[in-house]
Amino acid sequence: MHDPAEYFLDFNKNGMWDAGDGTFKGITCSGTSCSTTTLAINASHLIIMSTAGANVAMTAVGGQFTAGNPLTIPHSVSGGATNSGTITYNVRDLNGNPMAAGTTIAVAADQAIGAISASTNSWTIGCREALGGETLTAGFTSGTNAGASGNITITVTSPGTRTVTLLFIPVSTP
Ligand SMILES: [Ca+2]
Repeated sequence: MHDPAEYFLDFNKNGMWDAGDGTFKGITCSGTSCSTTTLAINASHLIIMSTAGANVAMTAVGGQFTAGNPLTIPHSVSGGATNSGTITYNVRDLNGNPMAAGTTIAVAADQAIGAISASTNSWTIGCREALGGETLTAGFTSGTNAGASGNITITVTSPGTRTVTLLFIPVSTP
């Protein structure tokens, strides 16, 4: 199909668009109803050249976290209350595109303040094309130390150059 004014590749240089002839063309042709003469074809394809460095930003907190710098969350009580919250964060490349497929994300908490739940502490980015990168959520349970302070650390590692981008989120557990 060809729309008027649409760009076309005039591979046979006759100055016009030609409809296909319905015959298979390719080097695997072995019959008489096809041709081993190759034919120029093209297709549109999106290629994202992601940067190795990342933009990592916390976008929301939930559960028993109180927003601020540091974030605060009550410490847990052994044999009593277990306090937990969530951190939502976004990872994108330096141009707002997805990070390359295979980029790994690790989320860890300093032992003094608590722990990141095992099901949310690592992630590998798959093949993506949407602008704005990837938004993920990590679960945190506070430790039993009253008045502890430390960081939740998000580590983003690119798959090619192994470039590491870190985000430190200060947390205190009054
Ligand atoms: Ca032509």
